[in-house]
Amino acid sequence: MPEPTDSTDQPDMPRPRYFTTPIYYVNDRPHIGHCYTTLVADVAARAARLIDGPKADVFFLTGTDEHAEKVVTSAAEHGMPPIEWADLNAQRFKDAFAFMGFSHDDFIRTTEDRHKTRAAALIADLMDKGAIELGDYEGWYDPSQEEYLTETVAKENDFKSPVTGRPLEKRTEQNYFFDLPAHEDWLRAQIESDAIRILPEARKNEVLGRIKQGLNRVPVSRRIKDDDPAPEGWGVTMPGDPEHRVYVWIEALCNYITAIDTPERAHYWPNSSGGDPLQPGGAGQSQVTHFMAKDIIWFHAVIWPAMLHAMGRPAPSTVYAHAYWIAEGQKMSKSLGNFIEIDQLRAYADKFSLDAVRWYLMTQGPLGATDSDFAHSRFVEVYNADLANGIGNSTSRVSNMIDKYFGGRVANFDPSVPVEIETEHAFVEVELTNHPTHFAQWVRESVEGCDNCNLASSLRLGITIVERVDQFISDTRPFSIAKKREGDARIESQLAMILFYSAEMLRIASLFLYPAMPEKMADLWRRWNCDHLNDPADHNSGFKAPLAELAQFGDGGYSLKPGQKITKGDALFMRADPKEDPPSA
Ligand code: ME8
Repeated sequence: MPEPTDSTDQPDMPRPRYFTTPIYYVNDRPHIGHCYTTLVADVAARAARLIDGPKADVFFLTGTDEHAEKVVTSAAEHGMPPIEWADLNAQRFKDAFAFMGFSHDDFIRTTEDRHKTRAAALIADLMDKGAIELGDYEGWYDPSQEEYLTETVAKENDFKSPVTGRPLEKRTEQNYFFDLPAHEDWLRAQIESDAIRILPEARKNEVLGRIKQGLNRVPVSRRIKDDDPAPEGWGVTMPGDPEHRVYVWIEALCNYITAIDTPERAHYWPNSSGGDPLQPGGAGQSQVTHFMAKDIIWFHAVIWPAMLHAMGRPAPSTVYAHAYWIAEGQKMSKSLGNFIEIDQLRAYADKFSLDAVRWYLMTQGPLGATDSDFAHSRFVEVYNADLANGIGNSTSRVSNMIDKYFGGRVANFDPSVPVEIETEHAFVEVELTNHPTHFAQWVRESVEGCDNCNLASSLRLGITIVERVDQFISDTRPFSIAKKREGDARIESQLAMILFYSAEMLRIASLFLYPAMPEKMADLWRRWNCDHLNDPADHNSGFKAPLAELAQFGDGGYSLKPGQKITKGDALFMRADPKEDPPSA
């Protein structure tokens, strides 16, 4: 791997951040679960680019895992060679991710040469270091998940797969093994001290509990059978032993390194020299966050860090495992045929907008430790409350008043004239004098939320601000003051100030909402002539300043300015009728 560039030499540079999703099996087409994890990573990546501004150094990777046995089996069922079936499904994933508006920097497929050659080199490195050896193995194999389980876990689950409930198989193999038990103490120390942060907290405790039950050697290879269903050259052969193929999980985990093994990208993996890269904030090194669901946390929080440790490389900083989308209380599965399909998400996006779908998934989804049901009635409720009656209505209302009372331009006001509203005098004074502290605090909360992957609460800050604006408007009643302003400069100035204050609050709210709703917020910025993006027509064009600067209230930098044109237009989100049937795919 090339030497990473040392970002510690440039103290004003934000630290590099690397976000990954699992690479998904291409035995079938994608569904809501795959889109969800990738959306979570997209929101995290967009939030990081916004927080860090034009110097942001973010890399967001997703992709597909193609050498699994189940890909070969399902290809045969469809009468296709595995690579054709993989090509077709990988394309379906790419199309789904394009539809969802994801901003990944790369999409890796494990059948690509760049992955296969580098994965083989990583395995060879582990062999050279004595971390992988040949041995006999007898164990409980879960064919539906392609993994071996310990005797204890197999027993606990009545010799059925803890994930799919299908029967386990007793298998004996001569394999190469990775010596996982050698890393037990190190792993426990890293996880307990949060050097490797496992989030949410409940997942950390589960992982530590399972480590305490004892670690087994991990099979790294499979002997290639004479009647092997996979074609020749499928997968990665064991370095130095062409009779064995690298076990799909071990090979797949390597993608997080193989994708960034170029001189420009190498710094996205923290290097092992200089500072303590395992400590948050240590040595300005890259922060690596792996996102996934709880089904595959063991591989990411235990096996993968141990492999890296054996290679002498730093471990990922954060392993975030969310819960599941379920349908009527049951896990979605192929056998139950109860997946929320991409076409269904498309139907929702056609009716309510893509950003509304992203918003619903992000704020109502299983980001924490609890599973979530996709429910149409809840979708409409949240859509109306947060979007149509929330940010949508508030921005229309304020644009319309600016249009009506000030010809569609932010009006000048005399800041020395206090806003004196008869009914709510005290509230207004407090709000107007305290706003700079509020915004600095919200920016801090948002940054903290993103660091802890509390993305839903960071996004909700945007709605909290919208609610404050609504309250402020109903307290100050600009529509009534407007009736009395004729020939009264003092009232005129108050009206201008109330509308400036409301619009400026909404501008800042839109920044917090942006990571989930990039298109709608970029649309608002175009209408309001806000110059947050380098190219206002392209919501992917990068921010002109870090969030803390963009979110400065009324400072004349990126804030709204007197004379700025505010174009009123169609509502950002049309109200939905809860009595209407769900959109059908
Ligand atoms: O495990 N709810 O691939 P996979 C939420 N190739 N997320 C879900 C979900 C649901 N109901 N169903 C799936 C693999 N997911 C391996 C990974 S990584 C080196 C190799 C998401 O296609 C979630 O992210 O089975 C879960 O972890 C992943 O899809 C499993 O994808």
